[in-house]
Amino acid sequence: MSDQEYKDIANYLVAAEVEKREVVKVTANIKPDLSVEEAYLVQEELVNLKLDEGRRIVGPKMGLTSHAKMKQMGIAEPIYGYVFDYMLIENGGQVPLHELIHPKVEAEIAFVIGEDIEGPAVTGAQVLAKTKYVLPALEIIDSRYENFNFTLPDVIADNASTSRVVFGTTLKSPQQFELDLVGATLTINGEIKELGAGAAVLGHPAHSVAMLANMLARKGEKVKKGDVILTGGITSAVMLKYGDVVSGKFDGLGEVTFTVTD
Ligand code: 0L1
Ligand code: MG
Repeated sequence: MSDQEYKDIANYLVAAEVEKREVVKVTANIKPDLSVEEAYLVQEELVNLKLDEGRRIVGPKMGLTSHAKMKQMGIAEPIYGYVFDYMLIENGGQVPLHELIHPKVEAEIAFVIGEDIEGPAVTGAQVLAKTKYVLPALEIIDSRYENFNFTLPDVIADNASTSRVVFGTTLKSPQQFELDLVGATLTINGEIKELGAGAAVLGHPAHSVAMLANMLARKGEKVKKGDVILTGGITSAVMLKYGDVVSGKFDGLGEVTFTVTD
């Protein structure tokens, strides 16, 4: 693929996000044989477009981290994307539907990185030693594709469906917890819709950050001090609608809430 082709696909996806409209997946007709490697190069163009607009990266995120999701997609490793500053919603804040396409929410544990972590061969124990804090989060994913219908390269190119994030306000040391055993519930309008434990994320959320560091190492990059990293859904993602009051409760880590407005 030429540099221009990568840029054209990135622009196609950014336009869909900005104009809040679904588009046909890239592999449907623009580039049917888009590979995973090419998809990450499209994602890189998309990230650069946002950086050129003055947006700031909060940190990378991991997606498709549950064994169930990986099996469903027929993949052996998760994917990553990037969270930007304009995607942040304060805890207890509002998520306006008119800014989004067809959002879904999932409960996640986030890591605040205290020291650079450079792969390959990073382990979960090394990640925990270099993590300053952990905190609860609700991620709002909003695939730019019609009906969330995509192949693996499509979703990688689309920045792993990243759209909005609500971080909790309490920072805890990772040493205080067995993060694989931390339970989380996702409640909407007072009804528990989904629940799970940290182990749903590759056995332990620290494994997710280790895998991210090892994946980034393939292109000479690393997890950086100061990155705030979403490790992947503990729960399945639930579709949002106007008026929803959403709460994620995480054992020992606290609660994260938001309301869906029009
Ligand atoms: O954060 C995630 O796990 C999202 C990955 C993309 C899959 C989706 O949009 O459902
Ligand atoms: Mg996620």
